[in-house]
Amino acid sequence: MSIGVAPLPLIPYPTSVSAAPPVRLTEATRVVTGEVTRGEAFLLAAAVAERTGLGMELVIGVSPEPGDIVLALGEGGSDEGYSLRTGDGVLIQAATPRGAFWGTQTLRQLIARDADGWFVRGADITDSPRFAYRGVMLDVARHFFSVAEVCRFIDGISAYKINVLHLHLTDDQGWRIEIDGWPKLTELGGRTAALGDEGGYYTAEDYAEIIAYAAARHMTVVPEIDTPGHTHAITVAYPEFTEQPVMNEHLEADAARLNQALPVFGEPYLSWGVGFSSVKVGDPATDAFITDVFTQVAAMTPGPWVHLGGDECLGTDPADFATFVGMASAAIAATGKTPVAWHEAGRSGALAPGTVGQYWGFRTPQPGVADAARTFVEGGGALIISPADAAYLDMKYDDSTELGLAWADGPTSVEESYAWDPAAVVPGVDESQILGIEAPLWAESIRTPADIDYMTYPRLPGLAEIGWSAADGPERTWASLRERVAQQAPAWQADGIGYYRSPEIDWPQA
Ligand code: TNX
Repeated sequence: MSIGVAPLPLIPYPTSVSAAPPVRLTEATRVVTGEVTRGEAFLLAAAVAERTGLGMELVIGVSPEPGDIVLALGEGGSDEGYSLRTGDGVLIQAATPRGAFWGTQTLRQLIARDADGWFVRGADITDSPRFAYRGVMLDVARHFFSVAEVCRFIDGISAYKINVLHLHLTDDQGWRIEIDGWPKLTELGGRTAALGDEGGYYTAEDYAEIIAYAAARHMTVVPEIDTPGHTHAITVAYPEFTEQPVMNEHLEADAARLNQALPVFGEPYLSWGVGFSSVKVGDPATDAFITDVFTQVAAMTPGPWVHLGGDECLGTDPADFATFVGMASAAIAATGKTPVAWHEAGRSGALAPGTVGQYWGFRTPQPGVADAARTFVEGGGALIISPADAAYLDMKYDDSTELGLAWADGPTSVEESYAWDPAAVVPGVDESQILGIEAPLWAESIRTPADIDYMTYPRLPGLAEIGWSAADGPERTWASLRERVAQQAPAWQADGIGYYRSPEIDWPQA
């Protein structure tokens, strides 16, 4: 990259990019592919047609002609890698449909318009990801989002090659997934949401629909049933499985500051406090219930991971906490899935071997936090890195942001959210022990799809780049990201994504 030449508006920036001629898009432009990548080609043709208004005919199994956009599978290359070359049309090649799909997402970012109409910017690209796990978490427990709203969110994040959607399905304020034999979980526990907003839940069919929509975009769903704390919604439905709430200083201070109510056993909890609820530990009926829930959730989930939560269990005695996460992780492992837990569970020393830890400490770990995280690696598992002071999409951007929270050394500017490297966060853990990264969007204050957009964009693209692009890539600088983020605005506008026009970025005229 020579000084002064603007980078292509690609996020995440590819492994290698060189110049090639641009390609004009016209009514004659076709998308041509084979049977195996029909789905990927269909999504591409539909997206380009929607953006440009051109017809974008899809043809399967014919010889390409000059000017066509071609998706081809070939030998060699990594699972998610692809190449893209413009010239006499556009050729995307990959070893797998998944790689081809990421190639189509790159192509979409190359579409631009000039006085003569739509075209694809010229580029000769080879690309593959740094990490296999590039996740976003959506908290549908504090506020519920419908299947259609979640699918729209999947579309938006998938543009940045995010391949995992972690759904935080249960918390104190609501239970969002139907479980056979336990109807009150959704009937009573699912009725409410934070701030007294309307609740909701996914039937098994709804959940399957989200999974299928994600799968068509090569995205894996990771369900989280947060336990043994964050379980007040169980209290509302089946109080026999839970303990009385245990107050803590933070909870009481937050309730006073925000003028919100404290938890009451058996009554819905609509406030933002954490750390007061706990299921009963060592109680056979409760263990059977929890095991049934995890077994059913695992059976509904084709992906390899099931998340058991384990965060902020201030209301659970440490010995009980260890007993519980040992039991829950074993129940998940018995289904053939890999358990995932927030990093605190590492301290228990009781997790099933191979359990994956999700680190949510700061970029510079607070005392003891790195040790808890390292225990997952020592137990044969791996880590997902989600530094709360950089990767949390619910942190305010600056002091004037109305939505969101600030507890994680916030506010978190767009620049700050991009200033970290996953391999440099937990000392003593090397790159091969890191599954990848995740950007969680907690939803205490996030009530609508517009709120989701506002907190997700423009920080997500930079976070996605941290998960995909090499740490030492030539465009891995704030100066470059800033320019490339600005160039996402037309596509966001076209897709109706209400991004935050951060003053850190020189946006094009709206
Ligand atoms: C901490 S991070 C939580 C959540 C909150 C979030 C708000 C983590 C594992 N737990 O319960 O929603 O902070 O930012």
